[in-house]
Amino acid sequence: MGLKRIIKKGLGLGEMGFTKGGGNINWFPGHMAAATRAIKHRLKISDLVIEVRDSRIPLSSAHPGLQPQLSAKRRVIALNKKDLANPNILNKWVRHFDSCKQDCIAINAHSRSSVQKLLELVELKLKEVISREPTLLVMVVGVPNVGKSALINSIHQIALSRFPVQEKTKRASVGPLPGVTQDIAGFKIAHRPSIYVLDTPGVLVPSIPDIETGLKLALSGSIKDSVVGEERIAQYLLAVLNTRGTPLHWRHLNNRTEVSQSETEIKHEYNLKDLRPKRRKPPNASDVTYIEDLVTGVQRALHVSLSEFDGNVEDENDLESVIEQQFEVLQRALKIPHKASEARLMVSKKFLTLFRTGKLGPFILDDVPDANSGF
Ligand SMILES: Nc1nc2c(ncn2[C@@H]2O[C@H](COP(=O)(O)OP(=O)(O)O)[C@@H](O)[C@H]2O)c(=O)[nH]1
Ligand SMILES: [Mg+2]
Repeated sequence: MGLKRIIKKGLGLGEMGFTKGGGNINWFPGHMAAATRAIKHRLKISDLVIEVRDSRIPLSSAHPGLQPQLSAKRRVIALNKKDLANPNILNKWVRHFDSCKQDCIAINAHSRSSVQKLLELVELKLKEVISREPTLLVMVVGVPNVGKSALINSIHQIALSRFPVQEKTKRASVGPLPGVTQDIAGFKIAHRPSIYVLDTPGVLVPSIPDIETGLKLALSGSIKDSVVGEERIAQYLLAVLNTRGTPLHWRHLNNRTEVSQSETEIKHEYNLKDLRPKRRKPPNASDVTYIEDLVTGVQRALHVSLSEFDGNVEDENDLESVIEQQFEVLQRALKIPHKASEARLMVSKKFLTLFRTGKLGPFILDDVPDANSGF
């Protein structure tokens, strides 16, 4: 398949230091290895783990190295950022986890009602098994940027509204193991038994068994752009869009994307401000129009370039050449000055921002596995 080959050929990621056996990466900082040891320890004393994953990459955002420990635990997988994922495919993913007898729920960490549903599931899972323990601990883990902090913040808000006397600074002094006194801070979310959610998430080292997983993690923001390079990530995104034929569906678009109420509440790391021309004024209606026009322009340009292309996107050379053309039409659509010395990098950055903020539509990059192939 063209996509697979272009990933290997055109987008070789030598700097990422993949080893032949896969999985072993040499670029991650030593503190992350130490953090992994600390997580394993906290996992031991937790009664349930919420493994946060990115809904756009339900599989690639897992941490294969820690799966044995995680699956041995009472675990709920929270597929976060569901607002950025294609809802139909996300349903299939949820059904896939169900069929593997793995508890799973799609959430938006910024939405209180969504996080409340997750907590209901957590309480159900804990109470059906343990009702005599006085104190139960819940831990949140996940690779970078999947929304662990956002989730813990929402849990904190919910905890405060359920148990208002809870002081911010109060430590949940829990010593779940005899002889172990630990200063673990948590938010109380339930009583009888008392359930605490630890206030510090476990950050798992993103694990990169193959190049495409690395690109997906980079595209979703779990690996810093500088590790892979914006241009490569943008090339990969174009390769995915073209092989799926996505731009062909962008023909009948009307100019205005509807912005739902919940979408406007969402804060993005990849700030849409970056797309606008520099100015001091706060965003206003004309800024919104500016971005919508930009999106329409980008989608039109990609639609035209792909539908007029007479090559075969399954062929790696053809795919590369349509991507090269698209970089050029994108430069115009994104209003990047012709002579900008770093035009390609600017095109890549802006294009990635549009994708990451959901402006190009919802996506899921991982394919739902066949039944019985695990997770
Ligand atoms: N669209 C969307 N963005 C989210 C969601 N949850 C978190 N984010 C954003 O994702 C980025 C990373 O979130 P953060 O909580 O810092 O991730 P962490 O590294 O796992 O702690 C931030 O810009 C968040 O605002 C979500 O459900 N939907
Ligand atoms: Mg965080």
